[in-house]
Amino acid sequence: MTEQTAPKSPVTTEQFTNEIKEQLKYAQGITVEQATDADIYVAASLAVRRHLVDSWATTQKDMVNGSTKAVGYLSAEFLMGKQLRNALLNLGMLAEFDDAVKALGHDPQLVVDSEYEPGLGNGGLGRLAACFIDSLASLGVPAFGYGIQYKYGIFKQEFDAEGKQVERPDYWLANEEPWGHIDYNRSQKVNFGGQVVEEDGKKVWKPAWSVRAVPVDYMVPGYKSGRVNTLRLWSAKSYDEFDLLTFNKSEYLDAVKPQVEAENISKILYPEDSTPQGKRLRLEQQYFFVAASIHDAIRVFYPGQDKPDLTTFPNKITFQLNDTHPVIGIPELMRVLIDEYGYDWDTAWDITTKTFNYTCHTLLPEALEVWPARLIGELLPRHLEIINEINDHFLEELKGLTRDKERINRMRIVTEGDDPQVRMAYLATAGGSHVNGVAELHSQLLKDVTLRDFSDLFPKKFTNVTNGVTPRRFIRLANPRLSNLITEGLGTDKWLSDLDLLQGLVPLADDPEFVKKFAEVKHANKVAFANFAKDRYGFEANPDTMFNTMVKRLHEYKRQSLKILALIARYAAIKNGTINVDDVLPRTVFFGAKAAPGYYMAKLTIQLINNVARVVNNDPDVKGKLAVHFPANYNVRLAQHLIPATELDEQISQAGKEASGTGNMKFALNGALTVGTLDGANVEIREKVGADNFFLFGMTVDEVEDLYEKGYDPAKYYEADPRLKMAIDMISNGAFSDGDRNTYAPLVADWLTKDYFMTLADFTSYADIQYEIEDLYRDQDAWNRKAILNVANTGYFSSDRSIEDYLERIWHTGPLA
Ligand code: B1H
Repeated sequence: MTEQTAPKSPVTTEQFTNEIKEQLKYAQGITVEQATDADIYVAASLAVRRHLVDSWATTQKDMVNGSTKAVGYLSAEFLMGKQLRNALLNLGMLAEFDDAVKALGHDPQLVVDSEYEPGLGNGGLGRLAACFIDSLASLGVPAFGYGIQYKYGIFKQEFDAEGKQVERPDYWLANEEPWGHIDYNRSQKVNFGGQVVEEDGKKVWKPAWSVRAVPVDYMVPGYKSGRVNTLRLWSAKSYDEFDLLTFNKSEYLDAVKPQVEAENISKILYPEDSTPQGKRLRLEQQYFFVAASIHDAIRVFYPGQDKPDLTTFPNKITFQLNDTHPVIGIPELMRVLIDEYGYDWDTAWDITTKTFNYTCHTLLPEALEVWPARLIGELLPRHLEIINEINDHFLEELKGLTRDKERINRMRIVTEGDDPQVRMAYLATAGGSHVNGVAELHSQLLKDVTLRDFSDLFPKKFTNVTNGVTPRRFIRLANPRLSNLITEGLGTDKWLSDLDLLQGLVPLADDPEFVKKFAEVKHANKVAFANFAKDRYGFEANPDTMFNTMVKRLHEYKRQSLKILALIARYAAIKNGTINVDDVLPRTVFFGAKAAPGYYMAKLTIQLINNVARVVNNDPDVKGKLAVHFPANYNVRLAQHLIPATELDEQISQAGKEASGTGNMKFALNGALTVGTLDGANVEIREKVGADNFFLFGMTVDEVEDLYEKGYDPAKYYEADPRLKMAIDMISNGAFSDGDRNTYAPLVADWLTKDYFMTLADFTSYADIQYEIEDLYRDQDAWNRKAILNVANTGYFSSDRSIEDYLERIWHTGPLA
């Protein structure tokens, strides 16, 4: 008998059918006969929402009236993915939904597919925020996600006839969006520009224009906790009483312009992952959502109070800064406390530093945001004053801690010179209680390298919280077959809220019956993905080949080029007979990746992958042995389909560059083996699953450092490995550009002369480990055994565990009583 602890549906199929009909009739004015799949989707979503409302209201009430500190997760990105099935899972209504929709004459899958995926994030950082608010709700911790309801999410990727990436606007709000609840009565005014003047010895900010921040609330249901938290995304609206602040002599149109432009603030998500653009509009976005959120928290926790005692603020809510994007919140809270509520500097600083904590997600220097003081001064003159004052106080404090003047100078929050810059990571480190990295290795490198001076002087501030992913979306919803097998194997479904229970599968890796069932699940997932791919993208994938996947943003440090070079080398070896065709293990390689629209090398790499796919897939010499597919527009939905079907996952970044990675966790939990470097969370995954069950290759962080120091000459590696030389020569000679030798010249030139991320240096060990991978794959039982051990030993990477670590190490709060 298996123990079923999943939530029980609050309705019967019949009741839910009637509820859908009611929504159709009264909310949409549509008859059942007229209803399309999209209409049913809206009706069902509205009906589902009604089942969450009571828990949502009690959660808020208990939060405000109780004494449990809440968490405010401040993030410029929440990459939520589709909502309907997640809500159904949490309510225990998956089966009732399917049956009700069928009773109404529709296909449940098509209804679910009608939901347009909200793409309000770039990649791992945004998806992490979404997993975290899921886990907070599931653990019953009172929390707000605070962010921006961008009108346009991450661009839709298409490929043109030459295989180049084309970006299309993602107008996700073009159709009815049933999940967001817009609340005009709880809007906040956010000011910009103008001057600071002195009145009665007090600093007074006279802003030039203002924007209305209107909250759009999304319910965040917990799994089995009975709690429903809030994701509050701010949308910018203009005030029609346009310029009453400063409209005196100036031209009418000039005075109106800022108000007309106000709504631009929440119009578009910046599509850069890892390399922020220092654009004015981006700073406006950051201040917009952070200022609105801080005022909102004061409104929520001190209802109806004119003169609240804000010294208690850090007991009401703790704000987590998701990277540097919301760090302007630190001077904003200072300003609110001092200018609006009259606290002195020291009291305000005490409250502020107790309220904020900062998560760093990168090691790339170019990803650490730095804003020109001049720009901050133009948009937020009072904040610039406060930042300068924080800097002064901080330098004073440092003088008490060290005599090393150079060190003190290196730690300046505001740099010196004609064009001073504000280093947001430093401001966050100085202005919060804790700083954490997102994997053990990353946190160590933060302490040793990126924030070394800070960790030397404030060692207690630094901690680690390794990332995690939600098992509800990425196992249960994405992979129902595996979920059922896990539940059968463990005799309970409790693992969905206690992922360490997966450990119980370890002995089953030696049970031939279980191994067989696991193999059947994986194969069924491959068949399902092949059908989905045929239907959605029009390509044929053979489920009887190894499914090998590399999906993530396109970035040089992630080294998609290493994968494509090895693939070309393999292709060449088959063609020229270096390897016997009969010895080749048939493989299908899947890529998924968006490149930032302005990132030239990344876009060229996309073009190369598409053209390698075109050539390889049309070459009869390798037919049945090697195929390459690059479905466009990789997103959460595609991840949910592809990850469960994957057998070999690629995590091949240069050591010391990927802060954590979260795809690596999703793949291991779904029974893929990883080929990877010792980077980010790969290190911990390998520790958990065991070195025998992980394909490790490539240089370590120390070896990378040594090689930089010695002087790195990529051409040497090109000459040394004939496979690599062959691959690069084929590209140079136009094998993937119809004979044109210029198309990929910039890539080739970079590899041979710079190759900053040392793709060539790691090529040989990467190409060599493929033999080991293929030998193991030929022994399907041995492979599946290792795959099961990956599932069994990666329960640690649940985002529930991450949140528990945050609660214990940083937030010092817990579930609502
Ligand atoms: C990560 C970003 C990021 N790190 C700037 N940094 C952005 C930086 O819009 N911007 O300007 C957007 C995103 N994203 C990723 O965070 C890391 O590269 C991953 O290794 C990590 O797993 C993920 C979550 O911690």
